[in-house]
Amino acid sequence: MNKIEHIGIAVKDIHVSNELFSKLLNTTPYKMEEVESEGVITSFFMVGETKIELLQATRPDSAIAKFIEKKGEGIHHIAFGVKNAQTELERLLANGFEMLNQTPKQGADNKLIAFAHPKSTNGVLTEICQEINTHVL
Ligand code: CMX
Repeated sequence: MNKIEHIGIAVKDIHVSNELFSKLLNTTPYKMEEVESEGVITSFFMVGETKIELLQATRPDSAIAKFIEKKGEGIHHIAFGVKNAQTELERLLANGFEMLNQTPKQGADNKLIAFAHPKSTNGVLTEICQEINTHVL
């Protein structure tokens, strides 16, 4: 793992929270993106080399809707940047972590992602993410 790529924060209303975080961080979101497969709409702020990802649920069975119902708004996950998500996923599995994905999947912000269950990581939902290289050489 090479850096904290982003911190995901579950919010009820992404437009209200975009305003709030714009004031807090003194910068505006550089993108908003809906990830249909995850049932979320996201926005991203750049803070130095790390991003803040706000997540709002788009349907009641989304992980974000369930999280907010149980715990309220707040930090939902920490994502670590990795060079190769498949290799890192295998390393985590070999070390006994409970992975929620058997292979990396497409996530927001042009990433291949996989999650470790918070029960196996001291209560912190942990994501690994690999930048998808879109440059064709
Ligand atoms: N952080 C810490 N603990 C969490 C959590 C989170 N984000 N989400 C759930 N939990 C806890 C619950 O509070 C519960 O704890 P208790 O048993 O002590 O009450 C436990 O985990 C529940 O686990 P579960 O029954 O296995 O599963 P849930 O239906 O609550 O789902 C999880 C939890 C992590 C398996 C599910 O949210 C998941 O698969 N997440 C990965 C995908 C995801 O989060 N997508 C949204 C983000 C996508 C993006 O970044 O683009």
